[in-house]
Amino acid sequence: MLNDLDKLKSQAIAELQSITDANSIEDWRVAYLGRKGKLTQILRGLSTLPIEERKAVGAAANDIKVLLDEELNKRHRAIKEASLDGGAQAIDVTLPGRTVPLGRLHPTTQIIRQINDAFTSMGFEVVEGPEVESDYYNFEALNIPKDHPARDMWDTIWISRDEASPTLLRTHTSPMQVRVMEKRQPPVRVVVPGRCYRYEATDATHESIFFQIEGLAVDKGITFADLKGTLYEFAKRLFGAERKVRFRCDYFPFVEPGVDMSIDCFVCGGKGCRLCSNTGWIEILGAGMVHPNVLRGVGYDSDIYTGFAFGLGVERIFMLKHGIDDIRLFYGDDLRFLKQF
Ligand code: FA5
Repeated sequence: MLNDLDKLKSQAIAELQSITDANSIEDWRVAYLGRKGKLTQILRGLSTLPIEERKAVGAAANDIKVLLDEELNKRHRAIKEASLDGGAQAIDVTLPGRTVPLGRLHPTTQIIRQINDAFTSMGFEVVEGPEVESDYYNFEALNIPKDHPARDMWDTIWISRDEASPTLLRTHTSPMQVRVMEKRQPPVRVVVPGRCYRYEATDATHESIFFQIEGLAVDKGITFADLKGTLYEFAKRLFGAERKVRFRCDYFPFVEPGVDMSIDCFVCGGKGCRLCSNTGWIEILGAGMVHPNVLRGVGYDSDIYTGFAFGLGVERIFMLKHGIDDIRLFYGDDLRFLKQF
């Protein structure tokens, strides 16, 4: 047995000396010192030997293991040094380093942060809510009962049509108005950024998945003047004082009165073009005074408290700011577009 060990040692060292690359060195380690390696097998088989032989063979095998480990490390170092000095696998340390590609914030994230900043500096708090929403919060609690025609404007992807708990991908961030009011007492001032989903054909200004930011302020004595003042201030901060803003009457079942707010088209300067559907204006948000039914639904006294709410299209704000004429560029994954911002 001791003779066999001696042969194994000589053979292992001879093989190791002839190795010149790191891969073969690893093969050698596995063959001799690995879990099923030749020397490991001998050490494992010690228990089957008579006691006297076991002691002698065990001591010799351990010495060989220590020796082979040392030789392995030496060979490793020698191969590494040779590759730095020249030779087939030489490393050219003068080569320029590989650049690590740096990511950046997506335009949607950038504009959400800017809009959040504009509103938080006016005293609003940022909160977030679920994208998978119940029919109750997306519609019912917002004064849109079953069979209400307004549901047609907001068709979406249904997760479950189950009568007991119909669930959908939210069509707007407005459900968060109700969720926030259920949890808090006035004064309430929040903005809610988040992804929305709609079952609709895409075009230059419509996507089926897009972002909105909801705003809600409820307190004693809040009037329509507060709504206009806040949204004018927001438009001024984001687009500059010279931008034209237009409010028009609009209908949303959860506000009364309701409006939409538009900004003059940056492409045609208000003359009319493809982007603004020849109107000269681009709608960026819907807004209004929170409907008394919604306030009563969350247990607020609508004779004491009033409030305003708005919901704006995030990508459209970015488009207006940077002169982008097609919303589909946002999620087209074209780096030539994304790298510009
Ligand atoms: C709503 O979603 C209402 N929840 C807004 C609201 C909130 C009104 C609070 C009153 C009070 P509307 O469907 O108009 O309204 O959408 C609001 C904004 O989201 C639009 O002005 C537009 O800027 C943006 N938007 C709507 N649909 C799309 C779409 N398919 N793609 C991109 N942006 C869209």
